[in-house]
Amino acid sequence: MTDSLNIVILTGAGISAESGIKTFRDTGGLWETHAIEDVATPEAYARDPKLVQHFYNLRRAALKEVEPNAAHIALGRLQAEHKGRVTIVTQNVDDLHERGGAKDVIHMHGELLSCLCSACGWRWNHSDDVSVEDKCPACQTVGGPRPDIVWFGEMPYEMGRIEEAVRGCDLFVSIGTSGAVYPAAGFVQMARSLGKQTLELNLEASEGSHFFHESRLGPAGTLVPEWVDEVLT
Ligand code: BV8
Repeated sequence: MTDSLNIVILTGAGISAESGIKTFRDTGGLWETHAIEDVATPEAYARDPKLVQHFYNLRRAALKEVEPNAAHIALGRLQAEHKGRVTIVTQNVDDLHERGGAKDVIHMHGELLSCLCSACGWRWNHSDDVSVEDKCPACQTVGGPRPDIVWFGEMPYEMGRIEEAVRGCDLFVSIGTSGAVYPAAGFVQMARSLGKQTLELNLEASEGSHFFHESRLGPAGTLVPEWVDEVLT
């Protein structure tokens, strides 16, 4: 029966933890050294663009040092081999899903390797540092380029496409997220209200665990390949 299920997978920082990318809310997580309001809001960027650019420059540079882990690779295999549709929606801004073989990943909170012009809205791939002296390649505005990241208070990307995918799925799976940030944390409730099967794979119980039919606790690098084997055999 599972061989043609349409599956929507929501991932969070936990799926990249075993690749060495810090999560947000675990001990030693990013928010312990940087208060959210200091670096991940439009107000913070207006107040201190150099600090915010530096915070994202560090994280963009760190991408070059890390590799996708077994969980990213297993999801790439699932997309390639499963007969039903597999839609990956990630809250992560790293490129490890793509480097693990996944296609058409929906980055609802943006991407470190993309740049956005706050003056004209132009978007382009960018893997180096961004500085407040940079000019937008489209409108030439100095200081236009900003991280293409959805900050708190900004509307996440592709919400219509995500909702359509949840409506059309049979199974909603959440991997490596604390369920602390909305609207992503609300997707499981949408899935439940539509009568979908729901599964959580997470290191520990999350704020939304009680919404899932099944919750498996453990590292994604172990749980995700095991689950993908189950679905594919
Ligand atoms: C918006 C980019 C409105 C930055 C991020 C109700 C409805 C709607 C909004 C709200 C609401 N209530 C409050 C809000 C506002 C706010 C919000 O949710 N605040 C929270 C703090 C209460 N939401 C917003 O502002 C959103 N925008 O609502 O806009 C709007 C409407 C109209 C018009 C305009 C606007 C925008 C939210 C996006 C913010 N940006 N990221 C950046 O990356 O630098 S969110 C940030 O947290 C991260 O991106 C991350 O994606 C996200 C969630 O964190 P997780 O990924 O879950 O990571 P976390 O560390 O929390 O947890 C890791 C988990 O992994 C843990 O559970 C751990 O146990 C597990 N784990 C660890 N290791 C492993 C593991 N699991 C498996 N294996 C392991 N090895």
